[in-house]
Amino acid sequence: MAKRTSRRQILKGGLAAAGLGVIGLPEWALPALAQGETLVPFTDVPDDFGPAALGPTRRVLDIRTIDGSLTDKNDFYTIQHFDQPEVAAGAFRLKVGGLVDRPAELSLDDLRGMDSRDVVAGFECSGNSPRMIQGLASNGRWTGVPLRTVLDRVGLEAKAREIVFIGADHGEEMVDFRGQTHAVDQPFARSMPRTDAMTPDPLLAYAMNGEPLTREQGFPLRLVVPGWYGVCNVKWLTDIRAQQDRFLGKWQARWYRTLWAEEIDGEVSYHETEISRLRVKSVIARVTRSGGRHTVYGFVLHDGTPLRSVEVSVDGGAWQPATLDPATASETYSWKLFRYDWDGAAPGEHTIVSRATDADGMVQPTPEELEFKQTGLENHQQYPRTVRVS
Ligand SMILES: Nc1nc2c(c(=O)[nH]1)N[C@H]1C(S)=C(S)[C@@H](COP(=O)(O)O)O[C@H]1N2
Ligand SMILES: [Mo]
Repeated sequence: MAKRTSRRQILKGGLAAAGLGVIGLPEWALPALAQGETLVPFTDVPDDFGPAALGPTRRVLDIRTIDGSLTDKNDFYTIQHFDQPEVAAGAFRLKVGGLVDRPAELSLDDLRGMDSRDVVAGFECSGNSPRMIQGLASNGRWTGVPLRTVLDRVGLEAKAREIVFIGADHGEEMVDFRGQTHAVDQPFARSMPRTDAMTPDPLLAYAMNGEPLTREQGFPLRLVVPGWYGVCNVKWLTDIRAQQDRFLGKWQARWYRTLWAEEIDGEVSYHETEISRLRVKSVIARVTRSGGRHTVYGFVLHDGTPLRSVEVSVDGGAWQPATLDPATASETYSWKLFRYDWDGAAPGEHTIVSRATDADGMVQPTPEELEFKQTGLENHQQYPRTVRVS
């Protein structure tokens, strides 16, 4: 369990108290189509969309096919920047060094022998977008050793402030310095502040959904930071290094950042941030029809802050409350599946959109509210979809 929060606590504390309906049908979560049930087609799916749209080593999840809370390993979306290294399990060692008292090299057996933990965590690539019908997102049950256990074991020195995670994959990168570029070989690497790394949640994961990681998911070991964007979950993890200074590698400081714009008193001001915690986002994934009844299904991704509401609006009408699937709602970092019973759907084309709000009052923004955002990551704006009802 990601946090020691029981479903009852969540119901009491977050959802129910705030009026977000949670229903208790046993087979709730986006069941495979029942007899007599048909799909209502989306009319906004790009012609070139498909599971192989990104090439042979990347994979997009067709969110219309989501049929349960966990994503199958063969459907889980896949992204990486270099190749997919083949790491031999027997020879594998996780090296933990830098500003630590007792540097360590841990084999897979060493890690499997330590106390493990399960965390259901859903995440998306920060480059997820309508072009991919938001399919650079998935949800898994991860098993591994809490990062904190390993950091405690090696003992962080007092001056260690940044923890760097390094993958086995690498390639030549151009590093720009004041107009001059230097071509150097670099691994994929990301970092976290010590304070985030030492929270109970980040996991050194060796399994997903009860099975060893597949090669494309980072076999044999990856970092999973529940509630953070996909890029933080370093695959093929081989090195952890503690250091005093900020880590400024390409994938941390340059390639993954957002240039935001805010309009204050008619003046637009800009600021840049790095990619870390998931911004609350909901997506409509499927619409079904059974007899005369229409149902809208979707999912929410967020940083683990309890949700206050998920709502659906049809053809620009008032926001109507959607219902959360209790199984996913009880897991802090899982994606949350929702449904909305769409009464009175008339034949013709319709625009439907969803909106999620968390308990801190973060409301999923409209596309207009992000109009001045200059970069294409963290596309968490509302995602209107068009469907044809016959
Ligand atoms: N070693 C390594 N880890 C990586 C990457 C990478 O290129 N190399 N890509 C990151 C990005 S951008 C994403 S979105 C996620 C995707 O994880 P998945 O392929 O398991 O869905 O992996 C992250 N971890
Ligand atoms: Mo990503």
